Amino acid sequence: MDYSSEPPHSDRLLVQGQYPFNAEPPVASLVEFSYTPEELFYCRNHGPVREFVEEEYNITVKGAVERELSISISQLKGMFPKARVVAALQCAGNRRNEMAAIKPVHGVGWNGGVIANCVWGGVRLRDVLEHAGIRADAPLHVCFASFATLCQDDEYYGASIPLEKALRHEDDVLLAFEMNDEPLSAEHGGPVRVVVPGYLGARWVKWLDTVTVSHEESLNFYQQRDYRILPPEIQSKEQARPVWSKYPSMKALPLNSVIGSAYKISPTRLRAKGYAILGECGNIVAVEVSVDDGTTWHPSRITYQEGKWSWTLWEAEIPVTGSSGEIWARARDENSNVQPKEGAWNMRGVAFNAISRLKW
Ligand SMILES: Nc1nc2c(c(=O)[nH]1)N[C@H]1C(S)=C(S)[C@@H](COP(=O)(O)O)O[C@H]1N2
Ligand SMILES: [Mo]
Repeated sequence: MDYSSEPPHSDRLLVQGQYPFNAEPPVASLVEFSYTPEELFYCRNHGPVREFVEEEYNITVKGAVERELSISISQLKGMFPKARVVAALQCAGNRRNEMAAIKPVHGVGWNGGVIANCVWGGVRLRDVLEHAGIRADAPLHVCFASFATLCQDDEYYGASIPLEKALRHEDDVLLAFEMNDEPLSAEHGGPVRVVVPGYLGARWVKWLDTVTVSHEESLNFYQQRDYRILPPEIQSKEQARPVWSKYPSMKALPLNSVIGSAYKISPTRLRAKGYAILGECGNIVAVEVSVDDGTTWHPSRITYQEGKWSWTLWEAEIPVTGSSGEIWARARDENSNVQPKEGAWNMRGVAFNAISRLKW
């Protein structure tokens, strides 16, 4: 047997669907980088990717504002201070295949690779909204829309976040035009996308063209009906239709961790690497691993963490006997929450966060 000091590596995305284009990297490769390089960045689309000419692109800001704005990209860059934020973007369907193994779900089959960690560059949404002036009749939401691109379930792609989140300086909500210090590519929403640190990817609207300050959440399909955790007794779209509105639209995703690779580095030692990601609040303080089905847990070494919104990378070396088996990992946050042993099933297969397992 070979004992390698390197994990298996591939920079090819696994294509889960061609039209629309949906693809994810192997997690073993993903966790080799703190900042996800473009070629390992997952693509999640509800419609075709479209390229725009930056010089002809405008964003409209309207709704419950004192002044409606129409801003070009060069005005956006010139009028507001530049902001840079490190934040992980994660699709609500991350690890869906594991949930589907419990019972089939509706949605694109994803492994654990629909996550990316990047430096996002742009301007603060809060600065733009302050420039437009929020009206005194106390609106509660900011809706984002991309009317310029088509999508599967509605006439445009849209989402919303609470106005409070958008206005809180420390929440770092951006209108981003850079990813890892490069201009944002068309695949990832260029010229401009929303960055909502701590929220599921569905709210990070790509090819953003309209911002509406509103008294209600976005009326778009993906805000009103999709991206909700339904109770387990709802098993079909027919059963879901009359009850969608009873369940809240998703914001944060749960505390999670995924093992990317586990490989022998000597006859008696196993090395494992992976990522962890915070839930609603509280950063990751530990990731523990087990090679005896959860009887004994070993601490891992945290190798990367940056600011409030990044993912956490970790690495562990554990003594092992025998030549095959399974390794488990669980993350713990500063409020002592840990991942559950079993993940709860829901029809859309979202927010799966059971203890992660990998055969080695
Ligand atoms: N306009 C638009 N924005 C969108 C989407 C989309 O289909 N259209 N998909 C959303 C979802 S579900 C996710 S997870 C992220 C994926 O971003 P990425 O393709 O850059 O990885 O974008 C979000 N923003
Ligand atoms: Mo997503």
